[in-house]
Amino acid sequence: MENYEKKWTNLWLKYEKRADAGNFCFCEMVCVQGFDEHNTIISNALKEFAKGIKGMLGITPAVVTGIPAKGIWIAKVADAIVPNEGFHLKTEAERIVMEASDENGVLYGIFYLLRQIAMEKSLAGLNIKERPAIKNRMLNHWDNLDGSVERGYSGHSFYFDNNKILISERTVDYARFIASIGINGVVINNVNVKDAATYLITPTYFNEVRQLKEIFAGYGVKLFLSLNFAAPLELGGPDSADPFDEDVISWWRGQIALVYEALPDLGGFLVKADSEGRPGPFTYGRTQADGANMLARLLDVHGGMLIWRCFVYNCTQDWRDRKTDRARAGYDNFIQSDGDYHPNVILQIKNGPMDFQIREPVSPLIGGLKKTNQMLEVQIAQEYTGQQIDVCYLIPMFKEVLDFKYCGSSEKIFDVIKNIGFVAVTNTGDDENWTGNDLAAANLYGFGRLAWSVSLSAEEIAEEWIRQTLSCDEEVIAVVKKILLSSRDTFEKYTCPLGIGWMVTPHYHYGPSVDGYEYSQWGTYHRADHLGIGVDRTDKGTGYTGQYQEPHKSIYNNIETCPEELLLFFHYVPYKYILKSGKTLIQHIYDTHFEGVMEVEEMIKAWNRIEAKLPADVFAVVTGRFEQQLNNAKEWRDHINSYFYRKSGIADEKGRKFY
Ligand code: GCW
Repeated sequence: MENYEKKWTNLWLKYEKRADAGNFCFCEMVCVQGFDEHNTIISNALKEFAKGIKGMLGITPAVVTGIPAKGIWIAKVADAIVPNEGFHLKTEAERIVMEASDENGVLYGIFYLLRQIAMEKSLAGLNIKERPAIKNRMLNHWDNLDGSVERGYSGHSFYFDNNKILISERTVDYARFIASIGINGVVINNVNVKDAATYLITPTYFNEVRQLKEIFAGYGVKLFLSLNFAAPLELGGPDSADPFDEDVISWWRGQIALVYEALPDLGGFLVKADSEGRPGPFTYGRTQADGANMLARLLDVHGGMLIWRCFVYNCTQDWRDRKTDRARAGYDNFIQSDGDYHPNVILQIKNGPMDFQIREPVSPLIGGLKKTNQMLEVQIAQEYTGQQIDVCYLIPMFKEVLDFKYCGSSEKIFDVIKNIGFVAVTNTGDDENWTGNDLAAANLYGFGRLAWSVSLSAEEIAEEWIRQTLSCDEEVIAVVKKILLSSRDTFEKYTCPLGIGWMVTPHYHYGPSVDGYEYSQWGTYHRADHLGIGVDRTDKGTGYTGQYQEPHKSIYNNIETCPEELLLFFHYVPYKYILKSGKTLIQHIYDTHFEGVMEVEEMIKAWNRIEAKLPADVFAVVTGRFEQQLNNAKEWRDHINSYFYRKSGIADEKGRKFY
């Protein structure tokens, strides 16, 4: 393992001294029965327990063979009793009995206990049964082999540098962190697979990928690779990537066999095809299903999964064309092949139809597909939501998506994906604190916890994270919780109004540029003129509302019933339109933009009040980010308000300053 020059923090696994809460007795001994102690996951779990207990309670648990009267007794049971990955915990006097049917369950059970101790909660009287709510709980890294991270806001990659794979103690710590929140799959490289990354499926990188794979496997995490659909052309294979071409198929067959010989148990591949310049089956007049199935059949032989992204749209649109609608693209490109996908294909679908904006409706493709494996993709890298400068706790948004009753019955998006998967484009890099802004780590933590335990509230998750990472002090908990829980609404208030999205600096996606994408090729328009703003996506406009099932089709189609937070996403609305609050649309835009800035000022005041109770390094970093956030919020306020004042000529009722 290489030495890693940079320092890194321990995120929520700090294992600092904790008030005992009567937990000593349970931690003095640990006995494992029915599992092989030398199994890597089991031995990692025991190591973790020892490390955590030493740090938090100052004792070293003895590993014993007999069932301890005081301590933890880990016992293997059948999966009919405790499902795989799950655990049962029961306190019996001074002993905790942990039952699990597989090693992952033990690991998660240990992390559960460590979390309780870190939160200063008592282990007395435990009687709990946990199992993951969602089957595949994954992270996608958009890391490039040269060490850059696409849409990365926390330094460079800790996997790659200068076309080499990095393996160090930092990698091991990363595997511990993500296992502690229940993540069981990672894709290590960017979905835009170019240059050296195409060679990850060749012997050039097999040794290092194998080492990474094994580190992760030791923490119950499967490793996946993003694949270049045009690999045959780039790696000296046939001069085509046509999924119906026999030479292409046999090239892939050979290559995939080579990969699995070197990397047995590789989870599989993730593919972004026919999108934003990436090659794909459309080039050869084939469907997305044709492309996915060709690879999936070959992978199936080795037990691999093929994850295929649905982010396929025309990125060379003409802004003058008001009929073509980027929001329609996912559904239009995939719905007709519903049921045609090979069983080991999973379609990975972004939460909204556009691209990770602060407010979007839920994609009609999820749950619109009836006979296809679907996995929900969200982005905790804050590309459009403040880039880990501005605080924006996204768990409330993710919960809204999971809870969305897409077809009117009680069936939710969660029900569609629970047996398949939930994936986040992750927000980590090689910054000392991993996520740029320390508060952004709440999104990483929260994503994992939510995927594990979907019934946890955004507030409960925030509190867990604060207690483990910052402090168990009640004032700190209250202040930081309030900051996190209000942050998404605040961000939305000072940025783009009522679901319209975009209005960001092109390419960088931070800071305001109202018309930055208005006359471009990307299909991301707000259509503001002197009378109103918004995109008509109704049956009289682009027809996008027709992709929804009832009741949403009708609800969204009608301006009177459309949820106001999405009004401009679905409708072109005059500035003088009266909202439910009694305010005109334009006054709402002005008011929310002033409020957004004021709320950031409030957050900063509250944060400053708890300085003495916070770790000094965290206080300093977050304070610096808050200063930038306040500037950003003011920029947005003044751009948006001045822009719409100039467009509409309508004065602010409160006579505030515009430019
Ligand atoms: O939001 C867009 C990003 C691209 C990204 C793409 C995708 C990896 O701006 O940087 O490419 O989404 O999701 O594929």
